[in-house]
Amino acid sequence: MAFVLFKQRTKTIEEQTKGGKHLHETEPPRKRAFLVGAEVFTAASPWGVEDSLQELALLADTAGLEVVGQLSQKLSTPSPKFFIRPGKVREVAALREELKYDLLIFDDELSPAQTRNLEKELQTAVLDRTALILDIFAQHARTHEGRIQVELAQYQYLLPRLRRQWTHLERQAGQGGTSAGGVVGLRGPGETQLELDRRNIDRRIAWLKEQLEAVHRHRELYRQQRRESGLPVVALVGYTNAGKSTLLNALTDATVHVADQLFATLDPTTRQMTLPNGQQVLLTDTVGFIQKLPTQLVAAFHATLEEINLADLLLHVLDITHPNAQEQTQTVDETLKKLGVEGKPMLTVLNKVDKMEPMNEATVGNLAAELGMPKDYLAVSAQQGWGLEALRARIEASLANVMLLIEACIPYQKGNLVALWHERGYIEEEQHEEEGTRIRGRLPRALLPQFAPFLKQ
Ligand SMILES: Nc1nc2c(ncn2[C@@H]2O[C@H](COP(=O)(O)OP(=O)(O)OP(=O)(O)O)[C@@H](O)[C@H]2O)c(=O)[nH]1
Ligand SMILES: [Mg+2]
Repeated sequence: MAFVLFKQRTKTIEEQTKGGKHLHETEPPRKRAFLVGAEVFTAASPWGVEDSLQELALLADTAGLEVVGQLSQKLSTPSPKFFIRPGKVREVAALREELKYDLLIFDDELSPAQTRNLEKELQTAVLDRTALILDIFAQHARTHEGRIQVELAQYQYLLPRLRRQWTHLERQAGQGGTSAGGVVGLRGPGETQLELDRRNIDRRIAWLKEQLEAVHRHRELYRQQRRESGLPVVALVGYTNAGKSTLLNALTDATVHVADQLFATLDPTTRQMTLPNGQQVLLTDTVGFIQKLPTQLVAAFHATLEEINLADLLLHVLDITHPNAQEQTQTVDETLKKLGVEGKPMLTVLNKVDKMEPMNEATVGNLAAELGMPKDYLAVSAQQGWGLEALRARIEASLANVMLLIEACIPYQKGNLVALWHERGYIEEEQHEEEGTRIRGRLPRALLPQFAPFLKQ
């Protein structure tokens, strides 16, 4: 069986207004998933295979699947044919009767050939972590931009797989596609896409890219307005489920969706926040990170992730009570490095301290030290509203450190400096005078040397 697309879960208005309980009762039984992990010696990941599989189980649950079992294998390198060794494949096959699984989910990205070989050998649908994450993103994207980004990522993931399985998929489409019994795969593009030919998919990708560009032009305008507003931007970053949205809601008047789920919020939300000195800043909540974040998603969510690049200060929100807090921190650091935002000013916010026992400064301090956290961390409970005043004060102090209020008169032949100020700083006042452009505003401290010759006292 080739991997099959999830039928898009659409609810009628009537269904949507009914209570969750009723909906639950009328939903079909959940598909049964069996998880397969591998400990690959050559992979330099801090994550152990058991922890990674536990996270995969949460992802499967978020996607609406029931996990019925799992196994893992130690490998020096993955096998090109099945990823795992043939003996393990037989072990998985032998469990079928007992566990009655409907699909297998691999914790690592499989090549199109590996997926095809496994499906042929085991006669069951095979998915990988990437497809599962794409599926969750498709379920959770709310905005036009978010949906386009996910659909693009899905097609980019699908295309190499469709190419090789074309005749098979055509046959399947001819039989009526996935229908209600469709197994997991990619929710979003929908089953009708199976009937499109490859050229149509290429065309769809081109169209999605065009759409995305239009949205980005709009976003750029909005960003420009924001820059002109002169307000510093603080971005919340962190592992998925760390409590970023809860913190945004607690610090501002936002009402962003919060859930004990992976990737509950994908679309960026920005709200104004007041610091103790009365200064206004913008606080942005963005998509969370996860280990093995699919490359297609990083590329497609480039614009969303760019919010992080444009921020003046990052707040790294970490669930200090999570058993994998250390691995999560490493993943966040690596992801920030990949996004090219290494070295940006960052405050570490240890969240959910209300769950610690006993909850006091010493226990938090010991755990923070054990996990190798920076000494100047802030401990908070976004949910209980603890530690938020101290956090606001620290944001204020950090911003004062990174942005300086200055006045300069820049000669007209140095127009590039004026452009740089517009791009990286905030302008409060700009006047054209005889000797040059006089500007009063804020600039990142790091840029100060370039402006030093033109500063006014
Ligand atoms: N006990 C406790 N739970 C918290 C705290 N902050 C957040 N949570 C819970 O943690 C879960 C995740 O919170 P979110 O704010 O949705 O996390 P997020 O980082 O935005 O997650 P994604 O959007 O999924 O990446 C929710 O169930 C929250 O209620 C806290 O301070 N204490
Ligand atoms: Mg969130």
